Amino acid sequence: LEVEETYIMVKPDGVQRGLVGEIISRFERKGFKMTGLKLFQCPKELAEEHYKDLSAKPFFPKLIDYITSGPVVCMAWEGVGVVVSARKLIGATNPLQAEPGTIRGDLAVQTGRNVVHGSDSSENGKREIALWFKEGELCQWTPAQAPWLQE
Ligand code: DAT
Ligand code: MG
Repeated sequence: LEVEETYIMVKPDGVQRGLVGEIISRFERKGFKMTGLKLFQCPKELAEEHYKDLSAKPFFPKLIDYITSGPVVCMAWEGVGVVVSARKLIGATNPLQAEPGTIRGDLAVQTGRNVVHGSDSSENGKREIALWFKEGELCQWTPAQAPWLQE
């Protein structure tokens, strides 16, 4: 397994519902490293680019309205196997099918309000971080706990 990067985003419903700290904690407690974090009001063009693979779906206009309806919290996270692991922490797209213990399983009830995004591949992790963050907004650092997480 390799060190990878993933783009995690608290969607507008997560921000409005006061779940930002709770959601960040899930990744922080797991032991991944945060390399980027900002509160951001997303322009329509960026939302459309982020979700471009879904542009033919009937729900696409509603998805774009939702993502641009209020501030989001943009995050970059790094770690060995972080892409797949973060998707597991997040849970299934439909929160009613997401397992208890996952973010969506614990905190949401509807696909259209599923509180959080996570990249679905290492390539998309890189693509999405480059899309949502400018150069200079990411930090390379070594957490003090690093030697206690990996032998
Ligand atoms: P995920 O966010 O789990 O990666 P996805 O990439 O397939 O899921 O879809 C992106 C978002 O689009 C998803 O979080 C919520 C919305 N969405 C997906 N399928 C939907 C559907 N059938 N109806 C309404 N919204 C949907
Ligand atoms: Mg997806």
